[in-house]
Amino acid sequence: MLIRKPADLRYSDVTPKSIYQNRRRFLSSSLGVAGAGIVGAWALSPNAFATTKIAGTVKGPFNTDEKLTPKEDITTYNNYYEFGTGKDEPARNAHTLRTSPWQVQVAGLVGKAKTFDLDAIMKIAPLEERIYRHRCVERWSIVVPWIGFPLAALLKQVEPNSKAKYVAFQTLHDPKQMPLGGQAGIQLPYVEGLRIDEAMHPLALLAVGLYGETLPNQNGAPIRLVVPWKYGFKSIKSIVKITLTESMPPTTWNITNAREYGFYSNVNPEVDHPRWSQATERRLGELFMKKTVKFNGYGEQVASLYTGMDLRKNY
Ligand SMILES: Nc1nc2c(c(=O)[nH]1)N[C@H]1C(S)=C(S)[C@@H](COP(=O)(O)O)O[C@H]1N2
Ligand SMILES: [Mo]
Repeated sequence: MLIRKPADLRYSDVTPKSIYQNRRRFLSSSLGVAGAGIVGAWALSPNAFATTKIAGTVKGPFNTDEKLTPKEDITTYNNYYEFGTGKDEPARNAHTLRTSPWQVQVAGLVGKAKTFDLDAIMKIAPLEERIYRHRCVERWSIVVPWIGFPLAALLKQVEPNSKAKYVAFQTLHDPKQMPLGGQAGIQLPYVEGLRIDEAMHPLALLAVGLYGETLPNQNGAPIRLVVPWKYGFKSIKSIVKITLTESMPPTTWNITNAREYGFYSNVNPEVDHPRWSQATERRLGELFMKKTVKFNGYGEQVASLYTGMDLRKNY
């Protein structure tokens, strides 16, 4: 597959943010498509930097000391099919997503169903910075300094009952805000799920920011899941609904192609995708492929969740 390397010289690196934003606005309005073609894809990203600082985060556990992927790469090379299937499209198109006001409804097999607005979400637990690897099923990977809190902290507030075996997640779906969604080739809203013990695992994160600021829309603002030991498609963006269920919930890529994408989808170099090997991956910005590690390197933390399961199978 094609990996695009963003241009080396960046206006944002050498220019104060406010000037950069005004200049970008000027460029995109006065030069239009032709101008944007000259200056690079960033000029077409009206929302890529419309974020605000998050102060007072604490250092979280499980941080990798691997080199961070540059912010510009993390925010311009995306999968967010509701805003287009090209890697550069979400950064150009996701400005139409309205992230405020925002509510996350948490319901199902719980003692205390609850709807959280964003202010309430930000207060569920202390916000932590967590530097995680992210490995897409398409074989690219990144290292991201997320800001967020354990999914378990939110789940505990709603008190799942003893029948709750799975957690289902749903992305916002509004064709007005996501006009390209109809061409994505997947059924919307985007849905995902975890087994409840996976959801309660301390590695499972609800992210509200990256690189010290709120999430850019293209990365799943205002709140998205991060499950670093699974292929990236499990990390569902812009969540509006979380439901505790008794049976395994449907998941978007499994609905789309059950032969190629299972429910568990743990990163596993020994189980090839039907159309490509999963033994190696390309870290964005690096030239050479590197070996993929089982559970994306988080086996010490999560392997015990799967004892007795045949991991050679594409669950
Ligand atoms: N709603 C929604 N969530 C989504 C996707 C999507 O298309 N729609 N793509 C998934 C895939 S395949 C990956 S690899 C990650 C990409 O996250 P990033 O763009 O922040 O790197 O988001 C996941 N979450
Ligand atoms: Mo992905």
